[in-house]
Amino acid sequence: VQSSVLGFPRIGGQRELKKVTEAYWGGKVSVDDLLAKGKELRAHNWKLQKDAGVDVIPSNDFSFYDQVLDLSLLFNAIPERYTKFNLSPIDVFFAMGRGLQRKATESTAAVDVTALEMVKWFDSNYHYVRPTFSHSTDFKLNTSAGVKPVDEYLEAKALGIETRPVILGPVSYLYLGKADKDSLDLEPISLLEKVLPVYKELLAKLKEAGATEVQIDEPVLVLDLPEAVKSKFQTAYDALVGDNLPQLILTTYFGDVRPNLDAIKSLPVAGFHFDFVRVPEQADEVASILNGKQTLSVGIVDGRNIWKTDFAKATAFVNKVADKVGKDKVIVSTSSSLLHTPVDLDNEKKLDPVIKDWFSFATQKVQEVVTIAKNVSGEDVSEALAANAKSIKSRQESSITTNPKVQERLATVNEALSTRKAPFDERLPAQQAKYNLPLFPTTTIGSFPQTKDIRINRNKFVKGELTAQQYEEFINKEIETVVRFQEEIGLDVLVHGEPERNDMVQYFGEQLDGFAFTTNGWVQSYGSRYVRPPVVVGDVSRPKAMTVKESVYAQSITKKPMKGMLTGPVTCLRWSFPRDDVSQKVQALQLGLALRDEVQDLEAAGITVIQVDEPAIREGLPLRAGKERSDYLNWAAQSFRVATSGVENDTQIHSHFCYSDLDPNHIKALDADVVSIEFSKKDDPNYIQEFSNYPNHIGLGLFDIHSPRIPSKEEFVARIEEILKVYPANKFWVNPDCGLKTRGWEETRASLTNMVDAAKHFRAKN
Ligand code: THG
Ligand code: ZN
Repeated sequence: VQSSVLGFPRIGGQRELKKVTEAYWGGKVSVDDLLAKGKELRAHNWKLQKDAGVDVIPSNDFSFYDQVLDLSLLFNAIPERYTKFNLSPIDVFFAMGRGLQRKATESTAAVDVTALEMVKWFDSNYHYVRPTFSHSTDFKLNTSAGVKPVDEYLEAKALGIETRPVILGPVSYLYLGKADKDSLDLEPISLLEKVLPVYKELLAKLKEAGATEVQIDEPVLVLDLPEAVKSKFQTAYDALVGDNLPQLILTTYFGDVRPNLDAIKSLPVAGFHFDFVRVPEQADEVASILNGKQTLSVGIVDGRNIWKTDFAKATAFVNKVADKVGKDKVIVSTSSSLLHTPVDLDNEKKLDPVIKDWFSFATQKVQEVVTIAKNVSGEDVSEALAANAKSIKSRQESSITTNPKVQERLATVNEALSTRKAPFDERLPAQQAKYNLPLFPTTTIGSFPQTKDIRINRNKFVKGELTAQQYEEFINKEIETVVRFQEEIGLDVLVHGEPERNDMVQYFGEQLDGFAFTTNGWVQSYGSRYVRPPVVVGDVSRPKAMTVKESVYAQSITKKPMKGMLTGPVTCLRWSFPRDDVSQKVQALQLGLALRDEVQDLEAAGITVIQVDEPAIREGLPLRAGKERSDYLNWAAQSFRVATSGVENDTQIHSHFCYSDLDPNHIKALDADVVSIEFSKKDDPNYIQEFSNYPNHIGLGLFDIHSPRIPSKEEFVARIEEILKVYPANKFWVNPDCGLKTRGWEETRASLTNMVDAAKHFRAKN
């Protein structure tokens, strides 16, 4: 029985990819340096897998930004606004990913272009760059930067390593895309006929280079698909067979394919891959579509979490599948790409060894796949099995994971504990009386630029080179700078800027009991931005106040209202690696209770505008409609309300959401007084319309904080005018899309000043 890996993290064990790409953007290294580093990372990852004994090793899982964006460049799905500046192919690629604003020089013209939309990759914390099509999209193989899948296949071959290229399939590629603003009537899936010949050409080139098999990903098969899309699989894959083409392994992950089995059961592919970590129950049904010759890749090592695989259980599962389809047809695999897991557990030097023994990162998971495959094949892996059984048992029997007090308190959660004292209509006048804010109140989402200076001082503090008092003085100075700046440009509801925080989730994880955290467990979030998800290892509680000190200091130096800033229970959970031994509902409610205490401590300390961010609430929504989804919506909203409902009527609860298409009904259930949502890239007028019925107050984000681009006051005015055509002025807040931590001060100052000036323009008019 063979082993396979669907994709390996490309960031490097020491974030080498981030360092080199950011150096390239900053003009510090050449394009050749950039490309050389990419090559080095790929070689390292292939060798690592080869040495571990993996039979089927992926290629084209590397990307300098995003693998979906790679495909858009290769297929020439490049909106005209990116091609008119004469940029090099890689700069076009980065401009599509992150936007580009560059002043004219003697030899080059000025460049000013925003990024394409970035959206969550299914229910993960990875973001892809949404393919954006128009009537004039001219699909063809754009070889200006080579033919990446072929080049990387050959690169591995030159190292003596045979690989299986990974490509996102045509139906998913189109369905995950959208129409550009000049072509809103365009249904992306209608472009299938145009894109198929390009797929065919690419596949032929791969075959010519020697690739006999290609992993073709169709993850949209785990979604509820319209009939019109389902029927396209047959069309697409019928077109992609031929003697001059490699065999295809149709690959799905993150969910249940059963409702779409009809669409794929007759496809002329050489095999299928399914995620049996997420949905083991689908095994029998999906196995029954095999035609006797097709292989079945069994995703049994979790690509989305860090817990050690239970070898005994996994082996039994694979054996059961093998009984049904034949041992010679089975391949042991990761459930999805390992992109979503940190690179190497060996880089963790500070983890409690007891807990560390329960974990497995990408490098370890590669080994797991191999060991399980050997075990199924009947090879002797008894030593590995014994060690694994010991780790699994240690976790099951550990007392670290349970806290009876937390469990007792959880049993007290009921409707009363999750409902505010009065409905919004009654809270609103109390809040208006207290804060007396102008029309079009302005605010920001929370974070201000995380400067080099901040990072340096935080590192010094972590290393013990600064005393707690020195560090606090430094932080207070930063807070003061941010407060004075906001006063100076005339913002209405201030924030303290969060200089004391690394990542919004990591920061809370580090302060809560029941969490473990890593020193080097980075996972790519988007482009060159990575996160270090903490791990929920046991029952969660708050030993002491987490944010009160900084918020109180910030409020003490200004008369304007200071917003307290917390990360909500669902987001804390979603952006951590959750436990797999209790339900997510239990984990979210425990977090809700811990945050409830923090909210009440803030209120008692005089911080009475409190924002509890839930950007991850949408991505947690189960991918398919049904009971699981309505259950999720209930407990997700309830855990937010557990956190926020213990306050007085005149305490104003804010919340914030970003990077997904939201449903106003889901947000309504949180009963926050004010919500801010990422909005600047939403061009669909229906989406604005949907929000016009939202009952409470709302800030529709006015500029993209992922881009260094500075919108002018006129641009803000035009955008607000557009929104006010459908949206009531008296409910409207003025704010950016999201926090500003990744921006520089210069852009931040300029953008926010223009934004506030635009708000003043409308105040004068109303
Ligand atoms: N935290 C976590 N997940 C997230 C976000 C977050 N997912 C969605 C969205 N926000 C993604 N955005 C970002 C924005 C910035 C960074 C990461 C994800 C970021 N990372 C630093 C970097 O890579 O340089 C490292 C952060 C650190 O020092 O800890 O800036 O905000 N969990
Ligand atoms: Zn945000």
